[in-house]
Amino acid sequence: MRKNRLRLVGAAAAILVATGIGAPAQAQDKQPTLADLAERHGRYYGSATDNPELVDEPYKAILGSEFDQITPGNGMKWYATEPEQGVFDFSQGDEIVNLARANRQKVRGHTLVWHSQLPDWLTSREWTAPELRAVLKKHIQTEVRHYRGKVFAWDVVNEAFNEDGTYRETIFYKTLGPGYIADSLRWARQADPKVKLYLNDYNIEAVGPKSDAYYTLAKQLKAQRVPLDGIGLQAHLALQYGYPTTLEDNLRRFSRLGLDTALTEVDIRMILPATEEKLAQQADWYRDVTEACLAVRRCVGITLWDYTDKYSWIPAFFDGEGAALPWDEQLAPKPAYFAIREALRK
Ligand code: 9MR
Repeated sequence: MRKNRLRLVGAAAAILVATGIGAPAQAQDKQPTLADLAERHGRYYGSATDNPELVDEPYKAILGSEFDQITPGNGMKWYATEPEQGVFDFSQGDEIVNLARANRQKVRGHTLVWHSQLPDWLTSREWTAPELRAVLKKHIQTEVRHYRGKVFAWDVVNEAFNEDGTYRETIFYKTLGPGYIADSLRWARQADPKVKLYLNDYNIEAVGPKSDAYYTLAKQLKAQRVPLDGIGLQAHLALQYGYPTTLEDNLRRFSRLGLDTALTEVDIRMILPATEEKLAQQADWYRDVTEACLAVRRCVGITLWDYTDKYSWIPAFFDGEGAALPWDEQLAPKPAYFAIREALRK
């Protein structure tokens, strides 16, 4: 550990070493957590979590100790927060925020505008453009105001593009046109001048038509002075589809636009059964993903889409696939966990 510390350069490292000297002996003997290791690079290392899981004490213990950032997997989505029009319920999101506060973790807000997990009252009728604009504005601003000072970033619009880079034909796009994205960002900014505002999507890790669409949009938004701070790359990867080798270049091109990036929902699934070979390959990918983020200064942090296979969304969505996370179903660390540590120790 000391050797690694010495390898670090700069003022931040000096401060870490200095505070280490003053810390109690016990704390020094303890293995640094993923969060500790990430912090040395000025990054966070986080996990998604979900309200039903919070009764699982062993699960909660690792969630609270290993990570310095959490994201609610579902609790801040529209169906949960505005179940009836104009009637807001922040109880699930608040539970996550309170947990984070108890563990001194940061929270990413997820998500304000998305075509999925919308309440029935919103999807079961037709809206005129002025009606839907008002509904959208109120939803965004009420939620952002509620969590002002409690979340450091928002996924304002989630999954706005198709694989070929065309706009996804969501209720918002169809009724309001592509301008709903800029409007959503502006409304969010009005409600919280400080929070970081992100667009977030999957399959945009590599350079390609979908990430190009974000690049083009981000450039336009910047030129129009629309408040946009970052791009969230979900990074739901799958061994059978190959590694996104242009990830680092892709992160870098967004940096050059003056944007932060974050890996927001990382998991690396495989076709089951999970063999030793596949778990080793998965570990390599986790290492590579971590190194890619560390290589680009404005990649601010990494969030796993929950940390254990016990609570992964994968088996329910992809038949015969799973084992996507660095901890197994018994909450034991897998090779991927040690590979992440190695990458963060460099
Ligand atoms: O983890 C979430 C899972 O519990 C939900 O059932 C699912 C519904 O679509 O959403 C999951 O989270 C998604 C996230 O909000 C956006 N990116 C894709 C994630 C996986 O579906």
